[in-house]
Amino acid sequence: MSNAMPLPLYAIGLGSNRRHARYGDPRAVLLAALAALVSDDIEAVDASPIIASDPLGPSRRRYANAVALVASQLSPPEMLVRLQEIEANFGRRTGQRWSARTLDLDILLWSGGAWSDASLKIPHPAMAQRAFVLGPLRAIAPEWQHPLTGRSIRQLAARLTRPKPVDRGASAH
Ligand code: A4P
Ligand code: MG
Repeated sequence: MSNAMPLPLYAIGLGSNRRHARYGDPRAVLLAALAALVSDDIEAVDASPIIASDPLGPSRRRYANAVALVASQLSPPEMLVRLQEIEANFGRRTGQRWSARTLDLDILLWSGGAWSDASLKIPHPAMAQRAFVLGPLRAIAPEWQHPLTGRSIRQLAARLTRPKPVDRGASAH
C-alpha cells in the first residue's frame, strides 16, 4: 500500500558490561543484540556507532553503549516485553539493580510521544542526563524532540557537555 501510514519509530538504548560466553566482549554482545532486535514486526532503521563509556553507578566495569532506531507497530508495553525476552536470551541476571549485566535494553523514545504506567516510562526518565545515551542518539537522530521538554537531542547533548557556569558561592549546597 503506497499511502500506508509510516510505522511508529522507537529509539532503543543498548548497554553491556559483561562478556557473553558465545558472543564475546560487550561490543560483540551489542552487535549480536542489534541483529536480535530485528524480526517480523521490528524493522531496523539505523544504528549508532558503539561507544565505550565509564560506568555510572556501582559496577566498575566499562560499558559498551549504542542506540538503535527501529520501526514497529508494537505498542510500548509489547515492545518492552520483547526487549525483556531478548535480554533474557542473552542471559541477563535480574534482581540486582545496576549490577553488571550482559545486556540492558531500554526504550528511550517513541514517535507516539510520552507513555507512563507502573512498569514503563517513555521518554526514559534518565536519558537527558546520560552522555552514553545522548552521544549515540545524536549520531542518528539529532533533531528528534524530547516530548516533555521540546528540546532536540542535539540541544540536550550540548547542554550536557557545556561547561557549567562558575559557582559564585551564592548557594550553599
Ligand atoms: N522501565 C521503565 N521505563 C522503562 C523504559 N523506558 N525502558 C522499567 C525499559 N525499561 C523501563 O529496568 C527496571 C524496570 O524499568 C523494568 O522492569 C521496566 O519495567 P531493568 O533494566 O530491569 O533494571 P536496571 O536497568 O538495572 O535499572 P534501571 O533503573 O533501568 O537502570 P538503567 O537506567 O537502565 O541503568 N553506565 C554506563 N556507562 N552505561 C550504561 O548503559 N546502565 C545502567 C543501568 C547503569 N550504568 C550505566 C549503564
Ligand atoms: Mg534498564
